[in-house]
Amino acid sequence: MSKSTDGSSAGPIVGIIMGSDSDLPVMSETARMLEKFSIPFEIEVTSAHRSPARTHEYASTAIARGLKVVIVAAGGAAHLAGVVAALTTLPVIAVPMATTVLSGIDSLLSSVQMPAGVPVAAMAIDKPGAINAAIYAAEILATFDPLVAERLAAYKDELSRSVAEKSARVKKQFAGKTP
Ligand code: RP5
Repeated sequence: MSKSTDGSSAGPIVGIIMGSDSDLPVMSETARMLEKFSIPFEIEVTSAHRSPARTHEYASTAIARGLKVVIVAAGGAAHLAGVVAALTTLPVIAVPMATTVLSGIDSLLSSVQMPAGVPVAAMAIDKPGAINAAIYAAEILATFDPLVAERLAAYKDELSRSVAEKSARVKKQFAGKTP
C-alpha cells in the first residue's frame, strides 16, 4: 500500500512497467517525478515478447486493481505499450528507450505508429520521455484530482522560476562584456 494523493492510505493509481530491468535507470526518473507529485504507483518488469502471458495478466487486470494510467517503457522492437493498450481502456503512455544500434528511433517508431483504434501516447526517447511520462500521467489525474492539479501548477511555476534564474546567471556572466 502507498499513500494516496491526499495523504490517506491507498493502492497505486499509476502503473509503471518496463520490458527489462535494464530500463530501470531511466525509468527511475518516472518514479522520482511521481513521488514529487505524491502519486502512488506500482512498478514491474514484464515483456511483450519474453513474458506475453504475464503482460496479458497485468494489462487485463489493471483497471480492477485501481490503476488510472499505465506508463510503459520498452526498447528496440518496443511492442509492450501497444500490447497493453490493446488489452485495457486505460490511457497508456509509452517511453521509448534509447538503443545502441538505432539510438531509440526503433523504439520510438514501434511505440508511436499504432493502428487506428488503439492509441498510445508516445513520449520523447529516454530520460526526457521518462520525466514527461510522469508529468503527463499527473495531467490526466489532475482532471479529477484537485490536489494533483495544485502540485502540477506549483511545478510549472518552479520550472518558470528556474529559467528566470538561469537567465540571470547568463546575464551576469556577460555583464559589461558586450559592446
Ligand atoms: C526491451 O529490450 C527492453 O525494454 C529493453 O529496453 C531492451 C533490452 O532488454 P535487455 O536485453 O537488456 O533485457 O524488451
